[in-house]
Amino acid sequence: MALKIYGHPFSSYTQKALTALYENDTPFEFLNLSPDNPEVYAEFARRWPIRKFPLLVDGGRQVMEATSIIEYLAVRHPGASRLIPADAGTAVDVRMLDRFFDNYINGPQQRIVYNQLRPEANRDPYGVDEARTALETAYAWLDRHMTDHEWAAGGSFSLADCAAAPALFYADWTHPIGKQFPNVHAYRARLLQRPSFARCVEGGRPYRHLFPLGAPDQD
Ligand SMILES: N[C@@H](CCC(=O)N[C@@H](CS)C(=O)NCC(=O)O)C(=O)O
Repeated sequence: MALKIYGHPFSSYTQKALTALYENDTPFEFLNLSPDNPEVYAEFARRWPIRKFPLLVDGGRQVMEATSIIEYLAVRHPGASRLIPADAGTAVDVRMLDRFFDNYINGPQQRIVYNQLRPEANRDPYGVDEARTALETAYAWLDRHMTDHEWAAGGSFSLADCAAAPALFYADWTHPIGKQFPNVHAYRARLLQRPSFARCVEGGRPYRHLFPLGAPDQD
């Protein structure tokens, strides 16, 4: 039975999981949570009332959270690209960087985007300022970290890079990465050239009109 992924092609966390699937050419069925498919959304919401995607279904097993999906794929559907390093100590670094990209890049960038989707009267400029400051701090840390890294951790493309790719892709749209962070720019460019993530960018391209801050004319 084929693996099923519920998600949306424009969603950063869906792209994180898709990058892992594409890395290993893992076959799967994509269930698009677009408003055109209300029955797909209803089944997704029944399966996972928290309603955050992606969600993986493998026969009788379901896995929530993009990181856990990638961990599950590494255990149950491994491929040539080892996204979780075999060495336990190196895997700690990979998981630590995965947390960095989710919590300190994608977290604040999502706060800014979701704020923009609110009715104007309910927006939170103070929260947006905090998120922008948090992104500046995270960019500065990452720029130093990437001075001697090609990939985020462990020496090869990993779970952490699956997290980094969509996080930095959208973060630069939401709160542009300054020229003072050349290592972050170079890393983002490497991620965009990685075939697995480039495929995600193409998959999301038809939906750019959905970006509430206005998708910039780049990438
Ligand atoms: N912690 C979750 C976050 C997933 C997430 O935020 N997904 C967004 C799309 S990128 C979502 O489900 N948004 C729909 C909503 O919040 O209603 C994960 O790592 O998978």
